[in-house]
Amino acid sequence: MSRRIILHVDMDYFFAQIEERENPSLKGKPVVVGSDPKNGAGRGVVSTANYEARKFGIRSAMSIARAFHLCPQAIFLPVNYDLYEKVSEKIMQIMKKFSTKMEPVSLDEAYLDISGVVSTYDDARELAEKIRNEILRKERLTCSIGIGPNKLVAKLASDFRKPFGLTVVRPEEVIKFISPMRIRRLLGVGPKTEKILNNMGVRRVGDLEKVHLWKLVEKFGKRGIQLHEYSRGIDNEEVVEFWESKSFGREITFEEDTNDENVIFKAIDNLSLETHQDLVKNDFSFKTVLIKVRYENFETHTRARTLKFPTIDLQTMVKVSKELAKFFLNSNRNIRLIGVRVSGLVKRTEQKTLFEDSMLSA
Ligand code: TTP
Ligand code: MG
Repeated sequence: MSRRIILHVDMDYFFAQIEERENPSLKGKPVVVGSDPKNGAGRGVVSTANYEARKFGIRSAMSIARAFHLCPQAIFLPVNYDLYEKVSEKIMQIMKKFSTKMEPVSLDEAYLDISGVVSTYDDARELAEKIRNEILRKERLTCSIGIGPNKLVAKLASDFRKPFGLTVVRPEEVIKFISPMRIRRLLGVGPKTEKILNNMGVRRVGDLEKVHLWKLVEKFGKRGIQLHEYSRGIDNEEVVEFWESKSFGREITFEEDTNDENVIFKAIDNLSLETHQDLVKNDFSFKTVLIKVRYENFETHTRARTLKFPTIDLQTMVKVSKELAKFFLNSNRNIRLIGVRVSGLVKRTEQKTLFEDSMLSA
C-alpha cells in the first residue's frame, strides 16, 4: 500500500465567522449563534460561538440559557442555516480543485486525499497554504488545516492550532503528537466510552496505548479493536469521494427530533427501500453507502463506507446504513434528519461486461 497523505480542513468558528463577515460591526464582540436565549429562559442550545464569547466559557451544544448566564452582553443570533450551506458549497468548490479525492464531513469540514497530488510533507504544507489563502481571499473566511498520514491524525492536527492554524504531523511524529491528548478527542469516544475508560485509569491516548487489545475487546467488542488502533495513530479509513458523483438517496426530517434507535432504524429501512427502487429502475449497482445525520441543533455529519464490490443488495444497504448510523446514536443529542445515499454507481450491464472481460483474460 502506498503511503497516503491526508489533509483535513476545518473552518474556524464557522457559523459565527460568517455572521461577522456579513456584519463587520460584530467583530471583537462576543457572538453566539443558536436558539433564542429569551433573557435566560430559552430552552434551546448554542450552535457555535466566536472566540470572544468562548473566553466566557461558552461552547457549542451548551444550553442557550447557560450561555446567557455566562455572558448576557453577548450578541445572540439565530441560526441562518441556508446562508451557511451556500457558503459551505463555495468553500467545498475551492478545496475540490486541489485534490483528486475529497470527502466533506460536515458543512465546515472536509478530508482531502492529496497523495496523488504531492509526494512530500513539504509540498503538502505548501498546498495547504494555497488552500487557506484562496479561501481567505475568495470567501474572506479563515480555516485551520491539518496534515497527516491518515484521517484520524489529520483531523486532530487541524484542531491543534486554531484559528488560521496549519499543523503538519509526519508519520514518525504521530505517537508523540497524539499520546498527550485526552481520549475524548478520538473519533467515536463519547461520554459513555470515556467514563468506562476513565474507570480503567485511562485518560490520555498514551494510557490507552498501554491497555492490552484483549481487554479493550472484552469491554467494547469490535470497537475495542478500533480503539486499540486509534491509540497508536492507526486509521485505514479511506477518503471516500462522493462529492457531485452520481448518487441516489433519500432523506427524512422527523416530525419530532428523536434518538430512539427503533424510530431511526425504521426510517433507514424505508429510505433504503426507496433508494433501492430508484437503483433498480435505473439499473445501477452501488459501491458506497453514505449516511447523513442532522442533529436538533442543525449540526450535520456524514459517514460513508465503500464496499469491496458493487452490489444491488438491499439488505447490504440497510445493514451498512445502520452500522454507520449507530455511530451517531450514542450522543446525547436528538436527531432531526436522517438520510441514506449510495454512490460509486456501476451500470449493471457494464458490470457484467467487465466481469466477463476479466473472466476471458484470466
Ligand atoms: P465545529 O467545526 O465543531 O466548530 P466551529 O467551526 O464553530 O469552531 P472551531 O473554530 O472550533 O472549528 O462546527 C462547525 C459548525 O457546526 C459550527 O460553526 C456550528 C455547527 N455546530 C453546531 O451547530 N452544534 C455543535 O454542537 C457543533 C460542535 C457545531
Ligand atoms: Mg470548525
